Amino acid sequence: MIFTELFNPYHSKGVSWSTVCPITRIDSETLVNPMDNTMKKVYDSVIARDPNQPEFHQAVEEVLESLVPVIQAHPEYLPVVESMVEAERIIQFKVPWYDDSGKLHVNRGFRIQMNSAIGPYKGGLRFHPSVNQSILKFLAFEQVFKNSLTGLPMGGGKGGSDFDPKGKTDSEVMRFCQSFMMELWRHIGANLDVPAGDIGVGGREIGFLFGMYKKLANEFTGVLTGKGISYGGSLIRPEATGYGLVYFAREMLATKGKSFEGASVSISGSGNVAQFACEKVLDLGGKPVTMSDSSGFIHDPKGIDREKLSWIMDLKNKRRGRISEYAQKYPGSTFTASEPEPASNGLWNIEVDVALPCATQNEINGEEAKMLVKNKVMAVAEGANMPCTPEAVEVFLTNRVMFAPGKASNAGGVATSGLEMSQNSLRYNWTREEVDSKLDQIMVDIHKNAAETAEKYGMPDNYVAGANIAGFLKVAEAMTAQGLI
Ligand code: NDP
Ligand code: 2IT
Repeated sequence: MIFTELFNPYHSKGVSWSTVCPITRIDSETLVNPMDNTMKKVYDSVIARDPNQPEFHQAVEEVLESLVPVIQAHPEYLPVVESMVEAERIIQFKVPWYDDSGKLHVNRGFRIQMNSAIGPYKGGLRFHPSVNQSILKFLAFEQVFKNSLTGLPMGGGKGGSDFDPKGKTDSEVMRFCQSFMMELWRHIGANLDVPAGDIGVGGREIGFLFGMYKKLANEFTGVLTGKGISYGGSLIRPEATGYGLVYFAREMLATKGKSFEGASVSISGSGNVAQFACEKVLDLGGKPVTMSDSSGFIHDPKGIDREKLSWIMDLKNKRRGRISEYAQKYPGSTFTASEPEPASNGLWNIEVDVALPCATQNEINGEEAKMLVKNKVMAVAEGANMPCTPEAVEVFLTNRVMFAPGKASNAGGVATSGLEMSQNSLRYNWTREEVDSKLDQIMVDIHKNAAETAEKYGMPDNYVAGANIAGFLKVAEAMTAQGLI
């Protein structure tokens, strides 16, 4: 079977792709699911409207490629696709704040309210100097499909600021968060739009944001998730993205009779997602050997055990230090700076069974993906949003590496945010065990849904297509029922 037949929804019925889809360009050298003319028009209009948004284009392109067979089977859904690529509302505002020396700084704040067909807008806030509309629109777009896959009633949104929390004091971060919320509060609400954390926004920031919202709105509601346990947060929410990622990867490995037991695992990032992915890998008998931050990565061939992980958590969450300190603390481990870093010297050239990119977008390129393949990686599961470039994804698919796209494999975070919203509405708290078992079940269900949908559309084992199509169908049905307004 040629690779492109994997994308043929009718392959199992013995009908060749060229018969089903004669107008589609097929590149038999690659596994890129090609767009047909209809989807190409949608894609071209997205580029024409916002030519300077490469991250958004990248996220849209992948989804449109996946949806080709769906629109061929259901042409009535084409207007849905045309509508979904446009945000329902984009809010941009000024965030002035004073540092500890009394100097004024002016940042930009954003909230992208992408799609509310199946529930209130839901998605994180990112504070990072790179934040702009393109990055937030890609994240908000991904979030629509991800939230749909969770099975919970949540639409998609994302927001944030180009503010850099690194090197700022607690009081500076507090003043920034208060100024940010001074504008954002009028656009959000427990039944309207419920933000949460993402890069640079953790428990500390959510606390400051919630305090200011409560003051301005004069009400105590579940308007943010990721809150502290003492004021309406859910147990397991901090752990949820990392744990959920490993639950998903466990399911994926099990389809091939594999498991984490004894598996070596490379993890990138050392923030929220990376830390709890590392913890769950240890729970399942695996051996994490790397972690990173924006300054470089550490490699510990003996493995990052629980004691070392707890040291990393203290370093990152309390002392807010750099991962390079790990190599000084633990002899036998090495630190490699990220600049200048030839890929062959990089994190993804380390031989492992499973790779879990958990830092940021586009951190594994095609060349690095080839290194992982050369080193016989079994599975790659995205903890971050879009950490693998399209070229990297293609390398994994063509080489039969099990690959989990972020919108499926990192959905545990937002799913548990959904559980936090439910608990807030109920004015009730579930136990750790209750939330963890609901999270586990949601990840099992997402895996099953993505795998079965991929199979149904003739692309077995292609979780990218399965997740995109399954996430799309629920939203498409809801948008159509509501009159596409
Ligand atoms: P954190 O801020 O807690 O950690 C981010 C980690 O990634 C840090 O180690 C950071 O290093 C590193 N990093 C960030 N930007 C870059 C960069 N440009 N280059 C190299 N390293 C970088 O964020 P999270 O762990 O919450 O988020 C990580 C990823 O997971 C993101 O893609 C996010 O969108 C995604 N995600 C998060 C969810 C959540 O619930 N938090 C849910 C689902 C997905 P440094 O400290 O040096 O900047
Ligand atoms: O990308 C994501 O899914 C998140 N940052 C979590 C969003 C949320 O609302 O919990």
